Amino acid sequence: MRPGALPSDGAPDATLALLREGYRFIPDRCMRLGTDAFRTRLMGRKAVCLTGGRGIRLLYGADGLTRRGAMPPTVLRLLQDKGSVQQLDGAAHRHRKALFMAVLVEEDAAERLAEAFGRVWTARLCDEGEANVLAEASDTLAQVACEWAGFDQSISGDAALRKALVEMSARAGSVGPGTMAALLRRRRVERQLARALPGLPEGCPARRVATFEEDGAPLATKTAVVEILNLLRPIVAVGRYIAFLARTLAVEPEWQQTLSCADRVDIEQFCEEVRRQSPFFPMVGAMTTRKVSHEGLDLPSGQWVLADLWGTLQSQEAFPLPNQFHPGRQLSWRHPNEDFVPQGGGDAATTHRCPGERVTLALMTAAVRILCGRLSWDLPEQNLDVALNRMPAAPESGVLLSGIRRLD
Ligand code: HEM
Ligand code: MYR
Repeated sequence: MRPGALPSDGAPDATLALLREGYRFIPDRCMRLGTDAFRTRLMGRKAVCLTGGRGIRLLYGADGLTRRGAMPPTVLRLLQDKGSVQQLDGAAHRHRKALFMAVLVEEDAAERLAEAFGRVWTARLCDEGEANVLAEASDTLAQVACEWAGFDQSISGDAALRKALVEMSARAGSVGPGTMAALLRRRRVERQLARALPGLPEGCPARRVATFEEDGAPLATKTAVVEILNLLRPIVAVGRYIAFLARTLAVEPEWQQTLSCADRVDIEQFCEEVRRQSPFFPMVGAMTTRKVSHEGLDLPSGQWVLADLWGTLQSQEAFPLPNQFHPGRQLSWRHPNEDFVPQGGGDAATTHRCPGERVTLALMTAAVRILCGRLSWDLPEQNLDVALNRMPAAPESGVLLSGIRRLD
């Protein structure tokens, strides 16, 4: 079926609807039209939107697609950026991706980051006695990520730089003056990191990136900085999942007791269900680079396609009673699966699936251990609603804790 034969959402241009509806944009239209694929027009361009396995298999399995030209320019600049691994295809992508897999998956990054985060965040929460989980987990992660990558106090201790790292993902899904300010702050951070590259210690992750060779030469400084930011920024973004898990502990407090004596496997099951339910990365885009036939779809060259991540995570068929928080679903980043796609699908080494899931789970597990075993806390009056029209979403209050005390 050619795109023209797909059901259409009927809108002359649906950009405003996307901004208004956020995470619900693709799944609600699919539900209304009784389909897993429809055509629409966004930012003046024709787009095919898909929810569920067919779309995930297309973006994380089919040949003839690229991520280049598939994201609005501000989203691209604030997140992966030009020249990044996400913009590469084929052999060049695999070569660069091997660097991320080595630094993030094969080595002890997850353990080191989780240990440092657990230590620094516990001390900070105890010192302050009260906290906004989203703000303070993110700021702590920014400090810990910079130190892990190999930067000294002049970078990790710079509060404005840490704030800029938080804003890169926080501002990526909106348009307006806040987004422009975040872009300017990002440029400043790029210059700071470029100046710090020559002084990096041997063997640290940032230096591994800076000395990584392609075609016999190290990456250009600009590209190295882009990829170092692709390590730092998303580690900081894990603060949002930590806010979501704190929200679950707040609205279903029985989990605090259950998890206080749970093992790693049970804590991970809890965290995986938090990742399934949390609205985070809404959808992923790609462009076809030639004609692509995929499971009944005949896409012309140059077709923009968007695959729904969040709606796919809420599918009734794949996840019975999807609105219920139920950690017994046996979900795991360790087993690639076309339905459980909070950070993309397919095989991380060979597709664009996120290489940061091991690190994400380790940091979330450290946060559970702190909030359920090491500290006791109270919940002041607050609004824990999650608005689905803001991308990325978060609990409205950020999750406020008060009366924080050490238990041991
Ligand atoms: C790719 C989400 C954490 C580094 C992706 C993709 C998604 C995603 C959906 C796929 C993009 C695509 O298919 O084009 C997330 C979310 C995170 C997170 C929601 C939670 C905070 C991390 C962490 C790291 C990381 C902790 C590294 C420290 C990357 C990189 C890519 C990527 C480098 C590009 C991979 C490629 O193109 O091959 N992420 N991620 N992410 N992520 Fe993550
Ligand atoms: C990261 O890479 O920093 C982690 C995840 C950040 C998620 C931010 C989501 C922003 C919304 C993107 C809209 C995409 C439209 C094609």
